[in-house]
Amino acid sequence: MLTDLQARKMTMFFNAADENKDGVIEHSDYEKLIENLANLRGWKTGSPEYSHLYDAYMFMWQPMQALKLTLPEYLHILGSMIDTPQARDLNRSITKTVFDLIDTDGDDRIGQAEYAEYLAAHRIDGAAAGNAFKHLDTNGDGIITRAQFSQISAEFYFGDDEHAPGNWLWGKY
Ligand SMILES: [Ca+2]
Ligand SMILES: [Ca+2]
Repeated sequence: MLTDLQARKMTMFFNAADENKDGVIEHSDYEKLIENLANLRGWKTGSPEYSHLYDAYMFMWQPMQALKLTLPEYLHILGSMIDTPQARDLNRSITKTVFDLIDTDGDDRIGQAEYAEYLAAHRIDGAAAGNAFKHLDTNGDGIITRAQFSQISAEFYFGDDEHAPGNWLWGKY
């Protein structure tokens, strides 16, 4: 069972993944997210970067595969699996994938511009991304390390603390 806060956060994630905002998460949403990010980065279809991006999103799509997943169904599924060892394992591997996806320049840190670009692909605007980054970057050094990102992700997807910085992962809170 999700708490109210967890349900709110999972709804934010759902809306970020539902690219065409029709209330249903489908394979086509993930394909559009790939296209958005590739366009922002100037990556051509068929390039190695594009293929890598495609594989990363399809890896994240796998656990969502129940076709035409609506928000109530999604929250119901999450409520039954949140904080199980399986969910934690899945979160760890997806978090690694997402970190690599956001860290475009490969310096093993996420900068504000990289974060904003990733959110832009999910149709979250730059102002929201900038504001969220300030919350996520708790020590204010302008970067998010891999360890910090793991903590942010765990706070967002599992936590129930309304003051946790990780609540800002998807741009607003
Ligand atoms: Ca959709
Ligand atoms: Ca980077």
